[in-house]
Amino acid sequence: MCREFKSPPRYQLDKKNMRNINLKNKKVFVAGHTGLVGKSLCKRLEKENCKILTCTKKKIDLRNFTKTNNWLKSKKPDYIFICAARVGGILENSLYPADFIYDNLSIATNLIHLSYKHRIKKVLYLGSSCIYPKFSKQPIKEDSLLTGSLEPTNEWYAIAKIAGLKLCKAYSVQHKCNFISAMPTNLYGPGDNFDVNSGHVLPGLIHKIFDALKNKKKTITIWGTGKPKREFLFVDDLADALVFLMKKYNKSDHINIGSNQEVTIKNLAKIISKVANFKGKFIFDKKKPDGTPRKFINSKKINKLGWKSKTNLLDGIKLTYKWYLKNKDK
Ligand code: GFB
Repeated sequence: MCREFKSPPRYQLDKKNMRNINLKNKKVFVAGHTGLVGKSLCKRLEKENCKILTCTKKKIDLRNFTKTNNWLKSKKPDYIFICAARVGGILENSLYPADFIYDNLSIATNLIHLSYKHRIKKVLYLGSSCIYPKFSKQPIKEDSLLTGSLEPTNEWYAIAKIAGLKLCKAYSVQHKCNFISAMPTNLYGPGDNFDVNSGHVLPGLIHKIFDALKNKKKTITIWGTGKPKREFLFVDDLADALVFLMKKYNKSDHINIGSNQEVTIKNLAKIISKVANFKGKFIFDKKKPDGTPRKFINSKKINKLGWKSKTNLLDGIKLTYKWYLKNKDK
């Protein structure tokens, strides 16, 4: 039997919403407001005079479709930033692949589908530079996506993040939703996870160096060879970029957010040592993985739109170290 093709019902995107957005007095939901990015974003959004909506994980687990649906139905936000995610450093990603893929997929599918269902005016989904192939041509352009194999230590997280950005694209194509996605490079800053085993390299090294100073140890251990390079973006710069994109960027193609500040892991350890006044030596634990050798992203697209990161790496590390000294016991 031949079925007649019917085009799906169209999400009528209000043309006004495609112009630059003014967030003043609008209801803006920051999903993941307790995380590194969410905290900084809430602070940045205060300047926009909008009504910031948040919900704790205890109250609404965003992996739960029904609870998330009911919450969105009652709160009716105008705009959503999806910063909620299970995140972690290289070791945590390798140890908990099921948690990383399941949690991140559930959060993305629930929030993106429900944003469509509840006619959210615009959604910004936050991904990661680990979506790109392990051996991408550097600096990595947005169109490198799905051109090669992923880095095995974070492929579960990467697959979930790729699915998230593709969900945004699919709902934009089929339903004309204004759902955009941004891919930041490695982040750091006050409020990061400083736990050595579950966190990323920069807070991990701050913790180790502080610990060595406190216990008068003469060495710290750096995982891997110290040769991989990473580009680091200060979290307050990212928050500023997210608000910029929410207000100005209306394309369904994902966009990179980088700092153009790349450093080897060994040199990163040297910078942190200088900031903390640690004069000891580094031991390289080569049994630990290096991960991807380099992931320097091409940020020309966002730079051309008029946004650039402001905080240089040394200043950002000084601010982060200061925050750590003040808050480490909390
Ligand atoms: O930041 P990181 O954990 O994650 O590690 P990725 C970066 C590099 O630093 C790796 C080395 O080569 C690590 O082996 N490293 C050295 C250390 N010492 C340490 C240490 O004490 N702690 C940590 N954590 N690393 C993550 C992904 O990859 O990047 C995530 O796993 C996410 O999914 C994030 O995408 C942005 O940069 O390798």
